[in-house]
This record gives sequence, C-alpha cells and structure tokens, in this order.
Amino acid sequence: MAIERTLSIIKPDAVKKNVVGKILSRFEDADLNISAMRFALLSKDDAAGFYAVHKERPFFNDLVEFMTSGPVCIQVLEGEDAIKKNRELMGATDPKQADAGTIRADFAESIDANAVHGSDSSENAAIEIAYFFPSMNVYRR
Ligand code: IDP
Ligand code: MG
Repeated sequence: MAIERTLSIIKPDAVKKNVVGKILSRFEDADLNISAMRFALLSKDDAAGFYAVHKERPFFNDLVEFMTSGPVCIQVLEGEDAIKKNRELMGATDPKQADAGTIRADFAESIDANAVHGSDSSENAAIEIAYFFPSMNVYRR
C-alpha cells in the first residue's frame, strides 16, 4: 500500500470543546504522522473556496457559516493508505450514523457540527493540501 497524504480539519465545534489533542491522538495511534499543522480563523471566502464543490448544495451557506464560526485546526496527515484510513477514523458524515469509536461518534453533535473534515480522494487531497499549506511547510519523512 502506498504512503499517502490527506488534509484533515478539526472543525470549530471540536476546537471549542477543547478536544484537539484527543483527536490528534486518534491519528497518531493509527500510525498517521502529522506532517503540517496550523490553526486558522477562516474568512467566508476561505471557507467558500475550500468547499467550492458543494456550492450548489442546499446546506452550503450553513456550512460556510459554521466553518467560520471559530478557529479550526488544519493538518496534513501522512501514512499508509492515509486518505481511506482517516475517513475510517472519522466515521460517517452524520454522527448519528457513525460507527462506535469513530471521531464523529465520540465528539460530534450533528451533521452540521461534525468535528472533522477529511479529504475523500487523492486528487482532492492534493488540491486541499495546497489550499492551506505551501509545500515548503509540509514536513517530509
Ligand atoms: P464529509 O465531510 O463526510 O466528506 P460531505 O458530503 O463532503 O461530507 O459534506 C461536507 C460537509 O457539509 C459535511 O462534513 C457536513 O458538515 C456538511 N453537510 C453535508 N451534508 C449535509 C446535510 O445534509 N445537511 C447539513 N450539512 C451537511
Ligand atoms: Mg467531503
């Protein structure tokens, strides 16, 4: 299996709950390395640009509103099969549907405030990593 990189965001609800460290531990315990990380308070344009693929969806404005409601913590995670592995650690988009023991089952309240973002494909991972991190800031093992 290939070493991959994926973009992860700990969303405003989870930052407010003070569970950044607990969520980062899930990644490390699953052998995903944190290769870059920073906090940011996204502007409406930042969030809308990041979620541009969803701009026709009915929940788009709520999503942008939520993602700009407080600071987020953004990471690049690196490891074997990192994109799929992170999606498994995250759990389903709706925390009520998420498997027990996943990040969303344990830390999220609702489909709007669902604790984490994770890239869904290698193409999107590359786009999303470049959106937030200049390549010189991504640590290479
Ligand atoms: P994902 O985060 O599991 O990849 P996506 O379908 O890519 O889910 O949707 C992006 C984000 O938009 C979700 O994490 C969630 O916060 C929000 N979202 C998705 N579907 C809905 C919905 O039906 N109602 C409200 N918010 C939604
Ligand atoms: Mg998605």
